Amino acid sequence: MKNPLYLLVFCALIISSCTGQSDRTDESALITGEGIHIEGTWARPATEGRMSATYFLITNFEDEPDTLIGVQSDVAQLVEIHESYQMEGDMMGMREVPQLEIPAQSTVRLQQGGLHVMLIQLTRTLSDGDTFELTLNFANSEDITIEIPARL
Ligand SMILES: [Cu+2]
Repeated sequence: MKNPLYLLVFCALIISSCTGQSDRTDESALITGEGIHIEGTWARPATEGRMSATYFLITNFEDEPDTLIGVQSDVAQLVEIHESYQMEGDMMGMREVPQLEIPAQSTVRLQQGGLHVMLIQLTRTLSDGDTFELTLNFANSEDITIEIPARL
């Protein structure tokens, strides 16, 4: 895990392994309201010590932009906001995004092959049906803690 190249290749493998799968984030769960709402959460099952990623929609109902400035969970040693990008050729890579702006009256989608929260070195195995908590920190809004199901 200390070798950045290993991490990059592993990330690329995770992304390429799901190419062609449909996006499973459920947008129909969106509701109108105020503040920040998180919907359609799910994470990929994985065994302890390995990596996983989690996906959801962040909607900002306010008239001002907000910024996701941190993510925390005890389910992994390291929890990072990542984005996927095209490397040379057909390879996809991913890299950390220090923070993520959520424009006013907008939804930002975290999804396979795009933005995601990377769970590096899981502290326990996530099987289909297991859940864990993730806390999101925003620049202008209160912290939000969500329960995320792992599912295939
Ligand atoms: Cu990643």
